[in-house]
Amino acid sequence: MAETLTIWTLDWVPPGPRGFVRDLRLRWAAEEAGLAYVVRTIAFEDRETNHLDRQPFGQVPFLTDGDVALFESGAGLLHLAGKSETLMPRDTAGGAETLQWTIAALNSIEMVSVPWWFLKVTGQAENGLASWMDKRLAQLEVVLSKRDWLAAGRFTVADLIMADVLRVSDVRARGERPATEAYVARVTARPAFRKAHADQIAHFAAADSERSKRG
Ligand SMILES: N[C@@H](CCC(=O)N[C@@H](CS)C(=O)NCC(=O)O)C(=O)O
Repeated sequence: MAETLTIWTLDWVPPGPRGFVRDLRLRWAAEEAGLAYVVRTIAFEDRETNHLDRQPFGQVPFLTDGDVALFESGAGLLHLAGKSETLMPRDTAGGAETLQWTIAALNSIEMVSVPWWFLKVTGQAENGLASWMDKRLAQLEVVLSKRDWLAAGRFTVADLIMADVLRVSDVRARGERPATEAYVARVTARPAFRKAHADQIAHFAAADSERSKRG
């Protein structure tokens, strides 16, 4: 019998990050691909040290799939994309373009958006990363004003990760970028995103009930 695909996340988080914890990326990809999976957890309380053997930075998510164990949400997405043409076209050009935009989401957009956002929420509204952030978002707006999907003329894992990076409220609120806004709305309207999002919210809500029973 095939080993179960398992997505690992935290057993609980405070309300703020709910709907944005990155296990959602893997849930969403598995839903898009029609892959069966289970979600298992590690404890929030000592998260920085309780799973360093499986995620050396003490973060989530990580993924197990039979003998394969992977951390980094991007690596997990590419692993799932290897199982599904829905996520990654099988032709050489389409696959290469999808890989390129997946890396661009992580290494050209999220690379600046996360530190920018962190400085913002820690009190520096106009921080030193603002102009870099604005430049990248403006460049992406040009791309998205010319096409509906990033790669291969259709939805791929590149859109999943790019939309997940861009849907952060503070990023969406940064400037007028109508093509990007329409793109985020279009990609996150997909039933697989809706289900993954609702499941994550329900997962942490159930954890609230458990915690309140424990007192
Ligand atoms: N580059 C990592 C980032 C993972 C990450 O930031 N995880 C957050 C949750 S979304 C986390 O575990 N935060 C808890 C912490 O850093 O202590 C990935 O994409 O997997």
